[in-house]
Amino acid sequence: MGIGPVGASPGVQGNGSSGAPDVSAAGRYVAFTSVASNLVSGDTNGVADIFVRDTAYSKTKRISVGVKGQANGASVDPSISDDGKFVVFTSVASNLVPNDTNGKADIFRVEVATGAIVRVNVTNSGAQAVGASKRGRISGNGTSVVFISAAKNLVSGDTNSVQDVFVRDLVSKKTTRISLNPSGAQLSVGSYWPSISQDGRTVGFMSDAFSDPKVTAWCGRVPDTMAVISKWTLGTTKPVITEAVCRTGQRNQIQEVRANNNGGVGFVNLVSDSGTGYADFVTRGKQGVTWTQDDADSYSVPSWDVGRFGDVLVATSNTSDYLDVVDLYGQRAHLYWPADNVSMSPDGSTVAVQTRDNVTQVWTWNWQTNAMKLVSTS
Ligand SMILES: [Ca+2]
Ligand SMILES: [Ca+2]
Ligand SMILES: [Ca+2]
Repeated sequence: MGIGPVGASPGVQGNGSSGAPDVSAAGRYVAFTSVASNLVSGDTNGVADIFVRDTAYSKTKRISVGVKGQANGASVDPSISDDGKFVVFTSVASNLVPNDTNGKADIFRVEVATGAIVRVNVTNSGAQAVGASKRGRISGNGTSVVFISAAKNLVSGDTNSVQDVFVRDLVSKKTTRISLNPSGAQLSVGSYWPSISQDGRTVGFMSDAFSDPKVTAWCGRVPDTMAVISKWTLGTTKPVITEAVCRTGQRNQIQEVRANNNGGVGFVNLVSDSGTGYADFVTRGKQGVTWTQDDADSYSVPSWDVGRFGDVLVATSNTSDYLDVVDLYGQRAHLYWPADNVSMSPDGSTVAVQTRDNVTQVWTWNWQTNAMKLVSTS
C-alpha cells in the first residue's frame, strides 16, 4: 500500500504547471508538457514546451526545439517510445521545421538524443496537412505514429469533412487512414482517442457512431459510442477491422481505448448502476484485468492506463483522492494522492501522475517499491 508524497524531498519544482506525462519502459524516461520556465536554461518563449526527464541520471531536456531555436507556439500532449529514444507531440509552433505554413497544429517526432525533429502528419509525397492534427501516439517500438486530423488532404478520397484517425509509418513514410468501416468506406462521423500497440500493427480508436447508416448496420443498432480495433500487415494499406464494440445510452458509453501488444484493446465502459453509474475497466491482453470504480460516472470520467500486455492497470477518478493499481494476479496498491493524467510504464512497474496542486507537478511512483521521484524539476 502506498502513501502520499509527504516526506519525499523534491528538488526545485517547476514554476509553472506541468502535466500529461507519458512514461517509458521500466519508468526511466518521462515525457511531459510544462509552462515552467525554470526546468532548463534559456526557456524564454513563455509557452508550454515538451520535456524529457531521465529519472536515472536526474537530467531534464527540452525537446520541442527547432533548428533555429525555441518554439514560437505551445507544444503539448507528448507520447514516448518504450526505449525513450523518440517522442511525438502536438504543437502550434510554426518554426520547428522548415516550411510550416499551414497555420495549424501539427504532430512532430523528435529523436531525444540528437534533437532531430520531423513533422509526422504529412502526405505520402510529404505535403503538409491543410487541417489541424492532434493526439499523436507513437508505437512502443518507435516505428509508427497514430494521430487524428481534420485535414482532408492526407490521403486521397477523404471527403467526409470530419476528423479521421491516421497512421504514419515512419520507416516507409506512408500515411494510411484507419477510421474506415469493414468494407473500407469512410465514416460520416468523427473519430478520436487513437491508441497504437507496441509493434505498431494494431490501432484502437473511438467514434461517435450515431447517424452513420453503415455503422448502424455494422453494430446492429444505432450506437452512441463505438470502440474499433483495426489491424493491418506492414506494407499493405488497407486496415482490417477485427472488432467493434458498440454502446447506446448516456450511461452506457465507452471511453478511451488502449491497444496492447497482443492485438487486444482495453476501454472504460461506463455502465448504468441504479442511477449512480460506475466505470468498468476492461483490458484484453493475455487474460485481461477488469476493475470497477463505483464513484465514476459520465461526469467524473476516470484517468487510467495499462501496461503493455494489459495485465496491470492504474486508475483514478475526479471524485477520489487515490490511485488504484491492480494486476492480473490480484496484487493491489493504493496511492492516497489526488492526481490526473496517469500513465503506466509498458512493463507495468511505474506510474507517472500529474498532481492537483495549483501549480501541477509530475511525479513517478513505482508501486512495487513505493519509490517516488519528482519529474517536473531541473
Ligand atoms: Ca517554455
Ligand atoms: Ca503548423
Ligand atoms: Ca476526414
